[in-house]
Amino acid sequence: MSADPHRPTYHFLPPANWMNDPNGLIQWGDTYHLFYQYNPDGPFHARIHWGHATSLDLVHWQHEPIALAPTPDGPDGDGCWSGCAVDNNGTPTLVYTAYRDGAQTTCLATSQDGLRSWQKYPANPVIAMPPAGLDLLGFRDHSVWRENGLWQMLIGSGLRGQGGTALLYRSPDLRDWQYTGSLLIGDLEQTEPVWTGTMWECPDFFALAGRHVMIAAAWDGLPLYSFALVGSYEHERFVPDTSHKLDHGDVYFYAPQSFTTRQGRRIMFGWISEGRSAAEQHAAGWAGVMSLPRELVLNEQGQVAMRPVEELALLRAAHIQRREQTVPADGRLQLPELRGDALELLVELQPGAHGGCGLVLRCAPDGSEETLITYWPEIGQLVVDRSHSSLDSEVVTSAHSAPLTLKPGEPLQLRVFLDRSVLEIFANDRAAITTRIYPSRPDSHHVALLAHKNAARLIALDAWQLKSIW
Ligand code: DQQ
Repeated sequence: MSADPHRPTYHFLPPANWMNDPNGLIQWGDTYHLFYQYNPDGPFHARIHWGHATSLDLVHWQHEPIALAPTPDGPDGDGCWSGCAVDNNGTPTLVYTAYRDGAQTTCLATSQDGLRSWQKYPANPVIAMPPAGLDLLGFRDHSVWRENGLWQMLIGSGLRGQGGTALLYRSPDLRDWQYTGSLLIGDLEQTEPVWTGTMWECPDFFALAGRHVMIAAAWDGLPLYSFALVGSYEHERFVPDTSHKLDHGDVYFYAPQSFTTRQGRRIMFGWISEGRSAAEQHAAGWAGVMSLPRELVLNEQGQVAMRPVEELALLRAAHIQRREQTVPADGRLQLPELRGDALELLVELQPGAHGGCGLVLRCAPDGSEETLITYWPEIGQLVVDRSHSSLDSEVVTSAHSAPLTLKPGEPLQLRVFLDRSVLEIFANDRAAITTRIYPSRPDSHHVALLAHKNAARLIALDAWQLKSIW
């Protein structure tokens, strides 16, 4: 598979087959643990296991034995779905969704050998049924934390006809759970600033910079996108005052989960799904990639911003830089010294008075393939145009756009990670777009800057070839 031109080299993914959500993120001692939804039997979603990997720096990963597999007669006979990990007084404990015959229940597993092998709790499931009397869509995915000497847990769900919800439970011991109500109920009628879907998958709830944040994956019969709510939390109720999409790549940054490091940083991973046909995924033998780790902060707008962690600098190899150049009006500034498909770019561009400016990646020499990242001041959007990303007609080519309005005099600041078919874009601490592109030509490796209507000024460009993590 290392010869596969679309397979990322510095993003985590399993040795083969299917991966989706990050699960059970935890730092234990010095070691970071990443579990993930995994099908060891093929590059498609079925009979989900928990894969497992460890790292000392969040960047380089080592594969570990499968942590959880379905028990044929158990409540997880059809799959071990998403959940989290907690430190229960020194005992590492996984709280996960067991799936069988359409039923979703809550199960536990613990480890006695330092998170290597896992034993399921004999009396699983610990929650066998959703609360009575509610007309629910789904009952899965767990966020567990300690509060006033008790465990609190959220389970993702939706109230039919009302909106997505996160059901709140309380327990003294992770085994006996009492339902205490909805932490919050979404409103199906409310579409601005973000519609939160009919059901919430993978709710994640935590304190950040003196506020509280809930992140969840909006679902409406199928995955839509992840959103963030920021607000205050008191007496087991959460009152958000800010809501927004987390990543405007939508389904390409789905079901994210975060955890707090020993230093107190809040780090998030998300599932980067595929944008090509099932037949192509089958032929490739793998599907699904983990995002780069992103540190969460609250930005000037009071929204949740994601910053790729500083440890990623470990990957930097050959460096090029440019300072103070002009990107010609309706033209391009070519960067012949920078070619590749595993790059990090830091670009600071001052747009002209009118027209867009940005970056072109993975260009073929004759322009038959290219991916454009353009800031359009007139419409206040950062747009990723994939319409010419690939000559392969089987891949998804729709555009992405994120709201972005630069303040007077504020330059466009792009931080871009390109890893073969994966593109992660961060702009000005307030816009993120993650997506997939599948250029078909081996020479689609060129990079340029572009400007429309008026010339733009390149203030600074720093770019690195990035090393493989394996
Ligand atoms: N993926 C898991 C579910 C979760 C969904 C199943 C989100 O637990 O709701 O693989 O992608």
